[in-house]
Amino acid sequence: MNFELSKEHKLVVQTVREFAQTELEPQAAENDQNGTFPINEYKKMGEIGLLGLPFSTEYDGAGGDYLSYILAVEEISKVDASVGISYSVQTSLNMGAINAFASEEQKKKYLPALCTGKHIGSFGLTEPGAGTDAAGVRTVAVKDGDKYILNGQKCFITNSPIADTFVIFAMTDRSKGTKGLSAFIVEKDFPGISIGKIEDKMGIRASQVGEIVMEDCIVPAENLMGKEGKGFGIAMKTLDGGRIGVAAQALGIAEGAMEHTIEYMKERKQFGRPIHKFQYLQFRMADMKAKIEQARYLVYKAAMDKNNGKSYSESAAMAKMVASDCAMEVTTNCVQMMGGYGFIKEYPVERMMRDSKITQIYEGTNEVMRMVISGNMFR
Ligand code: COS
Repeated sequence: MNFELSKEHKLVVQTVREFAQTELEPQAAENDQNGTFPINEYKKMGEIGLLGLPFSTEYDGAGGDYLSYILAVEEISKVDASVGISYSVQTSLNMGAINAFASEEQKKKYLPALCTGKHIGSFGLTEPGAGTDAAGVRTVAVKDGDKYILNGQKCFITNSPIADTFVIFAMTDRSKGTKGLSAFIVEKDFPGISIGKIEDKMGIRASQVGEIVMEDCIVPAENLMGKEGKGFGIAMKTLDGGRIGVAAQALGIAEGAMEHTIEYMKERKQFGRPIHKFQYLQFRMADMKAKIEQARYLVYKAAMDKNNGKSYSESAAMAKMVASDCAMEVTTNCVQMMGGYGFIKEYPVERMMRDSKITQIYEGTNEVMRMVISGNMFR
């Protein structure tokens, strides 16, 4: 067992940290305030190989491993969790599904533009009536010769307002329940697809999240991904990988908030001394550090399970559950320890506290994570 990152992994961390601090951090607060997404900087992440980090060079990826990519999500999320989730949704969910389940032809057609940031990717599973109950999808796909006609609506879809390429889940046979769901690759210019309401959110306000509306949307039959009826398995397996991304995002948020709080505690004086000299605050910081380390090991372990071709459904669920709870607790503590300064927008910890909340909810609530973990225990 080796708890040290390799030289290559350390280089990824250093490179992404520099990128995040110079390109993303200076505008993170303003983008949060205005709900605007730093699309040029995001596309640069494709140009420097981050979006395609874990994919083969054959598809213009960087040929790295899953841990490298997870470290990159963590570093980005330390300064801007909105970019962190856009990145995770594109790489883990959209490209993750295409890379694992699409045909060679589909991969060659779609992955290079996504890896290099020319195209933005999105993943459409959730619907107004199908959140935790992912099999409750009502969007239908009806085969008509050499095409499918899709009708339905997706909601809360990250990246949808800015995406070029969607992975969309639709029922090809509703009578079969989970076995009637199928996955399609849908381009934004296919007839009949449009973006509905764009959400105004509590946190991760810079990420673009909206509805997808499909009205007689025409999708070539060759854009079916895998076989008809295999969509539920594709969605679940892909979400397992996505949950490691969300866990890394949460870990990054917690670390970012702790770093800012340490700096503040060195500067801020009360009763004639810097507040880090007070034992109660020191102990709170020690507890937070230990919780972050605990989350880190679970996140890296889940990434390594995926790297090593082991089953990672349970380790991903544990990583997401622990890291997201850690982010919520740490950021709430950081706001409290910084007092009034934690509550105002001059310091980023209030944003980080708002950003944390969603990590306990999306890509499977932490209650679903408990279902996955306990389901494995009693199988
Ligand atoms: N990987 C591969 N296959 C999986 C899987 C996984 N992680 N989880 C379930 N499956 C398969 C099962 O093996 C089963 O296949 P068979 O019917 O061939 O045996 C099938 O899917 C149905 O499994 P199960 O009965 O466990 O599904 P449920 O409907 O009970 O769903 C939960 C279980 C709640 C865990 C699932 O619906 C879930 O994860 N929901 C949350 C969805 C989510 O994350 N939504 C947010 C999306 S944000 S993009």
